[in-house]
Amino acid sequence: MDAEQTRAVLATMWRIRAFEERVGQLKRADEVHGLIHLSIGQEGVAAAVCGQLRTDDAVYSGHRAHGHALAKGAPMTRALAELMGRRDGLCRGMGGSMHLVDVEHGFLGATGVVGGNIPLALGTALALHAAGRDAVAVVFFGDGAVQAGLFAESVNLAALWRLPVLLVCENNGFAEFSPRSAHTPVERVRDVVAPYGLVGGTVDGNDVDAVWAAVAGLLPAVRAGEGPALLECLTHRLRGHYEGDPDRYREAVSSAEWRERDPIARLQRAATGDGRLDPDELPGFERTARDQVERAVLAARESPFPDAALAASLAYRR
Ligand SMILES: Cc1ncc(C[n+]2csc(CCOP(=O)(O)OP(=O)(O)O)c2C)c(N)n1
Ligand SMILES: [Mg+2]
Repeated sequence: MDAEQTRAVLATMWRIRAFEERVGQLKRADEVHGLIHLSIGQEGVAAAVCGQLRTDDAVYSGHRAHGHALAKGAPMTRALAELMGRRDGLCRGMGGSMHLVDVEHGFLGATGVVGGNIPLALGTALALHAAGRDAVAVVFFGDGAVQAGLFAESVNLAALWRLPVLLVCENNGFAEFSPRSAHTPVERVRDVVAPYGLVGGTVDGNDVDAVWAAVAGLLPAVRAGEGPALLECLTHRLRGHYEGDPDRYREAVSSAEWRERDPIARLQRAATGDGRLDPDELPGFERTARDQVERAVLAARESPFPDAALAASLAYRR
């Protein structure tokens, strides 16, 4: 990444970090509703991937979706208003954390159905391909989704039809409370897809320069219609599976070790070390992001709750 790209990616990561830390507080204060999964520790993947996409590229996410939505351009106030169940939310306050959608910015949606986003991304990729467009579909999913049957079906069809889809696996080593070893003997997702001949591979997902370089290497071919790619990003979620998870099934990361792994701290160290960024500019990224979050909180609180009649009008009727 050059200096400008680094600034943009760092700003995105800080926006996600500040947003999600505040969302955690708001959840504990009962201002944010529903099950909340934070991606703190994994922000580098969302920022480095979405930072190279166009608005007309489609992004799908799963249950841990805030970072992907923000990185793809969803306005923070509307994302927060959605989590707070307010009328100005991305889905009029009726979707919540696991159902964020922002069509205008190419964020075609989050889903709570683990792996369910992969065939949806395939459908979009097929539509883009049929229309002769050079936009791509990108789908973020976890290592747990790889064990869903539809992952295999999707990889097979994507490879067979050479669809313009970038599969991004955020491999954090856990599916809910189960370590990888409890649900599959195959350690690396790239080995699961090896027979299909997808391009791509495994990178350290907390090394944002590495994620950026890998995506930059893969995206042109996917865009040119040369077929799908899979990028496996090894990462770590710092928070529990969901907000409120007592998180007793794994070793706690010491704060010293966390500073080593933290994708934000790592990028800041790398970029000041090689002269891309001046150390003096670093505090501004965090300050700007936290100010933006506070403005979003105030704006979302001003937004009314949706009219109950709206829910009734949208309900499925035979
Ligand atoms: C089809 C389906 N099966 C099970 C669940 C319950 N569930 C929610 S999150 C999760 C684990 C997902 O793990 P992973 O894909 O690795 O994502 P991560 O939480 O690590 O980001 C499971 C099994 C679900 N939501 N949907
Ligand atoms: Mg996982």
